[in-house]
Amino acid sequence: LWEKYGVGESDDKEAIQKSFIRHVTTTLARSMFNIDNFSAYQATAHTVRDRLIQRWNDTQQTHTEVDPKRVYYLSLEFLLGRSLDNALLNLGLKESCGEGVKELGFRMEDILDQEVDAALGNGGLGRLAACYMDSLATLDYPAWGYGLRYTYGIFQQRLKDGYQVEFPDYWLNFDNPWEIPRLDIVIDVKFCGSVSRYTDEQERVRHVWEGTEIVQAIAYDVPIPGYGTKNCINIRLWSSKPERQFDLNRFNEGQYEQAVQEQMKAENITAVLYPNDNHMVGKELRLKQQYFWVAASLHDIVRRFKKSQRLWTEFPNQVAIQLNDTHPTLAIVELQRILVDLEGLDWDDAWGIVTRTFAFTNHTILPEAMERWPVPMVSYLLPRHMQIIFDINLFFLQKVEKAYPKDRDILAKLSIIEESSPQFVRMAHLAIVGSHRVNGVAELHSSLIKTTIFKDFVGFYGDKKFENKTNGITPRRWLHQANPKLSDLITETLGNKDWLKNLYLLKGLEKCVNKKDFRKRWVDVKHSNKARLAKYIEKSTGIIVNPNALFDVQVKRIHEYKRQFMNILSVIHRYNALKKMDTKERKKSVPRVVIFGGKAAPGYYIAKLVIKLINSVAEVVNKDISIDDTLKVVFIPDYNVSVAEIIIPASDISQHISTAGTEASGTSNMKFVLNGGLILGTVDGANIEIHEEIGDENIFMFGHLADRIDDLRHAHRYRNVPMDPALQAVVNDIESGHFGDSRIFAPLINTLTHGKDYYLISDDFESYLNAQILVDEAYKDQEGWSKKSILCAANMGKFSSDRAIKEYANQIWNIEPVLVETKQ
Ligand code: 26W
Repeated sequence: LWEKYGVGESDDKEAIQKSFIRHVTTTLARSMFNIDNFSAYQATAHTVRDRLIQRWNDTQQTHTEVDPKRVYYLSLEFLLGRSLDNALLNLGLKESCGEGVKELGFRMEDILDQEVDAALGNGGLGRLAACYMDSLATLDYPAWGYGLRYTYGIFQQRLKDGYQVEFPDYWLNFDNPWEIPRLDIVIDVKFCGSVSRYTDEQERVRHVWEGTEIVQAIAYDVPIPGYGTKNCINIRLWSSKPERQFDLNRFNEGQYEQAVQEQMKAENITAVLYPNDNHMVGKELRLKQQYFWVAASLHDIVRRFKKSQRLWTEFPNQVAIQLNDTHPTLAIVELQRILVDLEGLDWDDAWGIVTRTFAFTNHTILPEAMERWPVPMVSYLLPRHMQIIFDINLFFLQKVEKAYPKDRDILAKLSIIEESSPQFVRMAHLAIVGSHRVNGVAELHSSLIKTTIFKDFVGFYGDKKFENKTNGITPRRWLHQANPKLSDLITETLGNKDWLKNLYLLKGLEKCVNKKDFRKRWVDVKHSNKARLAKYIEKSTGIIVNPNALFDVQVKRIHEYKRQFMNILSVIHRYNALKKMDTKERKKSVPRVVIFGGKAAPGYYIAKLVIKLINSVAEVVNKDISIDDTLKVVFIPDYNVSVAEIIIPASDISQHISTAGTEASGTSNMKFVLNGGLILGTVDGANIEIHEEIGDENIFMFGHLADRIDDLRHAHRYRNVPMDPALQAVVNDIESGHFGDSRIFAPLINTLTHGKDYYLISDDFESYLNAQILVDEAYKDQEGWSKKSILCAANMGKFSSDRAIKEYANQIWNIEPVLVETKQ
């Protein structure tokens, strides 16, 4: 059919140009003689979209025919960033499309720059979901993502007087070519109401949830193309709509505002992404988001399963559901409800199916990030679910009691319900009890969850249920796309592009480390990336930096545990040292540009003060001509995926300096090293495994180890430990007003004093400064540094998200790749 009617789109330059012109004239209703870069972007995007959709159709059709076991990745966040360049590269259209638009008078670079980021995530967890979707598609797995289509993504950050100010991210302002609205896929989601009981013909007690409010979920599909394969998977994002347009009675009575109120209430549910990273805020609307998303997704999954008319016992052989942190934990309860209340299965049979279906990933052990919901709130919004949670807990605790007949404390420790007033539902406990597998995201983190937060569960279940899946990143976006020059050099050196699908092949670069010519080309690429970043810095901040200086980068969400505060304190230390030097001495020192970026949660006062301090220090340092340009400090505003793509390839060294045991994994550490950047880091998260892969000589590690943290905190609380003297000098400097009104910073300084310093900045400060000295020394030896840089990238094979996804697929999901055929 496709051939007969000529619907199939081909990929050569002429076909692309034809599509482009057709979209300009019909889709955009414009003339080819009168289009700007934005219209050119839209036309290019639609041209690519047509081809994406072809693959998407082929993929879904193949999957329907083969009907394999599928994995569903439930994530409240997908931090995709831009899609055009990624789609061009993954589909192999970059060249034909680039030449095509060039002949029509456009520069691909300008076109790509028109796209707004899809920023439906906060940070690590959301970006991980995006990398995992890329790998699932590339490795030909039958996978779907499920999430929410927020009208507003993560806020945009601007700076005013050095303070963060937030602006709404209305990313759907123009049409979004990367989604397919499925206005026909509408699912009713219920809230509130009450539960009644009756006894059925077989004398079984049954429950009906009735009198509910209904909100509708509308599906929007986002195609995710694999690299070098026809497989194109789907992320289904739900958008909320009221069941009825508005209240006709009120409308007729002339109460127009009240008439649309219900509509507005329903649309609120998917209006905005909560901007808290690693911090639980118990807002009712957030709980509504979680249930709305989970209910719509499960309804969809169950509907798809039912099409094949298999027995319910087959469900876990056809469906694997991965819970990205505890945010989708209600899915466990919802599936149990569907099976028991709607499908009439016995409780135990249903529960067996549920637990064989779900697996749960934990991403943090910070106590303030643990999700707990008040029982009264859950009872009000989801009365039947609350009953089911109590029943799950009852049956679970009965087993616990059998296993520990003499231990009463264990029940309170393991209980899904926290017996406080009011009671709380502990979502992590529910997720563990309802899953067959629980994993952490790096070796240290996975062992810490077994010995700390989930220790008692390991005692009960044994440790087979708990495992590690070290995070990974996609080399397609984070090297091939973000660093095209390095990608070309690697491809030329290794002789082909196979490394993009098998990152272990980078090992082949090792033998080039002693070739002077190769090293020069490697260094030239880094230099040109630094020049590109310098331009961006000037454009976004007005600050001029020297691309020959050492670029020292810390970009990530601003959080006390990540210790950006320690970094800026060490910058003050460096500044004071530089000021004390005479000109000759200073000439010998390594010039540095210290680059920060990252958003603070809008309600996180201390994190916002850290941003202010960085900017206040930058203000003083950058205009001080007495230090001869040996130090510059930059805060790049509005850090996001697209900005990361410019920053990461340009770093000489990046900092991952969390207090040991607090950063579950980190993933940007992997991105920097893959791009030939060195790491200055603590013995935490994936830093440890990166160290293992690249060796002692190629990484700068410092600080106390995780097993010392409890003791050190104890000492701060109960013994009067004096502050590290170098740190004290820096604190005095801030308090003297050197960086503006010191009263502003008092609450920040206070976190270090009065028996606190919870993140142990004082304890690590000396070894941090020593590590900084080693960095400077190493950078003076440019040849040595270039060798380290090459060896770093060469040994990053393990950190491809392809490796991580294969481990999940083989060890948790039990799914196989399905080769997609072109359907015509
Ligand atoms: C309920 C509030 C809330 C919101 C988001 C709590 C926790 C989160 C996320 C789980 C925080 C997060 O993104 N964690 C990061 O996950 C990354 C991917 O595994 C890890 O690399 C980071 O170390 C971890 O901080």
